[in-house]
This record gives sequence, structure tokens and C-alpha cells, in this order.
Amino acid sequence: MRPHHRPTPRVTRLLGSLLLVAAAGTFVAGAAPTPEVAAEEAARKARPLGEVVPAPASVAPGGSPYRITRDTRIRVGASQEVRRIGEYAAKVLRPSTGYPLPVTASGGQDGIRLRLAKGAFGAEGYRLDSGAKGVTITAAKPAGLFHGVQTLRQLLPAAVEKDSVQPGPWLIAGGTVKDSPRYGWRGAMLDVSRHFFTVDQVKRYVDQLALYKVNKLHLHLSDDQGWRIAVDSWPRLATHGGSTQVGGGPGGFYTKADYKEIVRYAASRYLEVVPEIDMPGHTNAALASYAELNCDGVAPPLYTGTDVGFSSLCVSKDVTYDFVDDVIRELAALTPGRYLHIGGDEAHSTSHEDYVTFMARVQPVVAKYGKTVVGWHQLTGATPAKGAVAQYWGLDGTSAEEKERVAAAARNGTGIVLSPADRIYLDMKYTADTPLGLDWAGLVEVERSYDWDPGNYLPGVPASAVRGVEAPLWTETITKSDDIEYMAFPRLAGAAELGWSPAATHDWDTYKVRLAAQGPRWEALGIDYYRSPQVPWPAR
Ligand code: NGO
Repeated sequence: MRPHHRPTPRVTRLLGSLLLVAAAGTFVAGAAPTPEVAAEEAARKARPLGEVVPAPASVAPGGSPYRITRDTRIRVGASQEVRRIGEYAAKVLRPSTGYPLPVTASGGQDGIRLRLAKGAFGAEGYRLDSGAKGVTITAAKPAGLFHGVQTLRQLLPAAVEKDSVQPGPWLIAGGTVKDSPRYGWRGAMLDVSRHFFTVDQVKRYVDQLALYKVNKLHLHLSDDQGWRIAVDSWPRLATHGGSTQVGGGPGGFYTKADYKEIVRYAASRYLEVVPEIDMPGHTNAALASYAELNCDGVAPPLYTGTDVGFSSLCVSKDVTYDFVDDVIRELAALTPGRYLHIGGDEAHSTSHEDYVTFMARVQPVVAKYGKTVVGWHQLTGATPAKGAVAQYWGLDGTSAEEKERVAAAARNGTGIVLSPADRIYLDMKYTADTPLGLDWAGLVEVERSYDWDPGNYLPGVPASAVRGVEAPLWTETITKSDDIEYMAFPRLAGAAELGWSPAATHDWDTYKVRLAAQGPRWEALGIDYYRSPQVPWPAR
């Protein structure tokens, strides 16, 4: 930073009277700072332009900051969708600034401007220009503007996230951020089967995901312990199969209206919902609801424990495929997103031959209803459909043979989403003392969770096959929003950064400093988080 300009003392009237020079080289009391000095002072108070998670692709600081004031307008142009993003930004900024921040279509160069324009931004990229007159976010698509607004939020002081009026000043450092994601798949999965989470709880998580530019919400809608989505043609799936959860609580399910509301809300934050119906294993809730789905025709009781691998749909029965067709048809009709996840993990009670048969019959059903198949990476043990995506959830200790099976599929055109369990399973304990979570994949502290490269993580997988990164949160031990947050934060931010930021920005020592600055933000937002000793959090 340049040294301060020193104002020339204005020795005018009464020589020798009230000149209060505190020390040589400091300001003269009572003298108005020159505009230059004021600008530099302000620039020093603004948060550094690059101190954002995920790290932007490029940051060029410089010039005066923009200061949001009582007169600031949010200029959105004529597009209704951009107006909606402007209203979203206003809703974030109004309570803490106390300013009216009207959202207006009227033109002008000042204020906070959201502009759609042609340019090499990609589907989700944006550019943010900040200077004394205003902040302009430019993107080719609304999603880019929305992500730019998340950057804008983080450039303001953490107190901007509070819901009561705060002192400010509300400065955004001067300069230019040019940003676009490394990967198109930046996901978070929530298991709503082991414990059920209400629509409002899911929305709360969606809002938190949006802060970090996550763009996929994968919902694990069925498992042994609960079926969570209404299916009109098989109503007992939800009413009986959804009637409990791990530990025996009341469970619950989403009506079609509930699910549509989640989809709508997620879309308003530029997240695409990826629904999962796990098959052929992890199906006790379905098997308990309809006796005919069982090979022996006997419905098992509902299950509220946490074992895995004991249930299977009956691969040899025709009714199984009627069931699968109905479920996929109804779910596809509710889902505007491109993907439908069919699980396929831990089918330990299905023979290999049956597994291959089942996947060969079910994948075309997904295509028939216009969706792309996603499966856990065990799908690569069958023949993945053309264009399918395999979600890898192995760990360092996974056998070379299993890794090679995934790599071979990737070389053959299967897309890969990386969810290594010993890195970004958000349900793994941080340390042996973590009160929640599991430890079958090991203990996963914040540095371990962040410090790997999706681009060369799995040997033999071409970098071009990697679609991105997804952080799953399984909920055997998770029962409320505070639990979700404690396990997700701070690791979710790291997973989001791995998915968004260029590999060249990857560096734990600088990341941990940017991450530390998120702590006060989470506090302002009421997000419970794990204060890892690896991160230099500011003192509270
Ligand atoms: C595994 C298993 C899930 C568990 C989870 C717990 C996958 C893909 N299948 O991940 O059923 O809930 O571990 O960490």
C-alpha cells in the first residue's frame, strides 16, 4: 500500500493559535482530509478484494472502494429474473445496513448494478467491478449474477449478515474480480432418509450452500429406514415406509407439493435438485410397505437401526420393474433437473449377476423419462448407461482394483463426481472427540478435507471425465439443523472451493486465512460450526 499523503496544514487565520499537531507527519485536527486521503483511508478499511471463499479465478485490486449508503440503489434493468436476484441481494443487505436499497429498472452508472451482457463468462461466471461510483456485476446468465452477489456479500464486513442494524461502514474494495467455476458439478447431498428433515430445514441448508456457489442439491430420498417422497401409484411407500427413522422417531415424507417447493426454492438459489432413490439395496422401507416386492412375498418390519447391506429388491420379479417404472416416472415428472440418481451402493444382498441384470433394466427407464443416470460408483461394476455419472465415495484404502474399475468406466465415457469418504463425507467426525458423526472412513479434520486435487485424485481417470465434487451428509447421527451445520461447516466451504476455484489457487496456508474470515459470518448468520484448531479464527 502507498504511504499516506500528508495534508498541508492550512495555516490561515490566527497564526499560532489552535494548531494541534499531534506529531510530525500526522493529520492536523480539524482539517478536512483531501479526497485522496479519504479514499485511501476507506480503501484500508475495506476487506481485501480476494478474501472470498471459494477463491475467485482472478482478482485485480485497485482504485477506490465503493461505499453503500442510504442513497444506494440496486439497478437491475428490465429482466424479471435479474430483478429477483436484485431483490434477493436487497433482502440480505437491508436489515444490517438499515438502508432502503430500492431495486430499480432505471438506468445509471452508480449503485449496485446487475447486468446481463454477452461475454466469455460461461453459464455461471461473472465479473465484478468496484469503484467509487458503484459496483457492477456482469454475467451472461442470471446464475452468474447470483454467484457474483455471493462474492459481493463476502466483500462486505461479516456484520452485513446480521438481521439488525449495524454501524458499517459498508465498503467494497476497489478493483475487478473475474470468476467462473472449474467444474459444473458442485454438490451437496443431504440424507433425509435416516433422519427426516422438513422443507424449512432443507431450505435453510440451501441458503447456506448458495453462499459458497454450490449448484447441486442431491437428496437421498429413500433408504432402509425411510421412504421420503409421495408416490401416487404406490402410496404406502410414503405413508408406511416414511413413518419412522433411525432411532424410531416419527419420520415423515414430502408430499409432491413439498418436493416441488424444495425444487423451486433451490432453483431460486441456482441449485439443481438431484433426487435419489437408492436401489436395489437400501430398500427396506419399500419392501416393508409392499409385500409383493419381496422374493418371498413377505413384508419385513420397518427398520430403525443403522446397519447397511441387508435389503434387496427382488430382481427376478416383474412387479419390481413396474414399481421402478412408476417411481421413476413420477419422480422425473416432479424434477426439472437433468439427473436422477439410482443409488446402487452396498447391494450386499444382491448377487453380482442380479445386480448387473437389475442395472441393465433400470437405467433405460431413467432415460425413457428424459433423465441422465447417476449412481454411486458401484454402478461401474455393472455397465453404466451412455452418459451416466458415477459418484465415487471410496477412500485412500479402497483397493486398486476397485479404483481401476471406476477409472476404466471414466475412460469409457462415464462422468465422475468425486465424494471421497475420507475427505468430504461431512458425516465423518473431525476428531475422536466430535460428538456427532461416524468414523468408518477415518477422522477428517479441515485441512485433510481440503487438501487434495479433484483433477488428479483417482489414478487413470482422465481429467476431462471429472464433472466435479460433491459433499454428502449422511444422517445416522444427525437430527437437527444445528447438527447439519456443525458437521458441514467448515468442511463444506472447502468442498465448494475444490469444485469452484482454479487448481492454481489451491493452497492450504492462504485458504485457512480466507476460511477463518468466514467464522464471524457464520456467527452473524446463526450457523453453528466447528472451530477447528487448524484454522486461525479471529477471537470472539
Ligand atoms: C456409505 C453408505 C451409506 C452410509 C454412509 C455413512 C454410501 C454411498 N453408502 O456411503 O448408506 O449412510 O456410508 O457414512
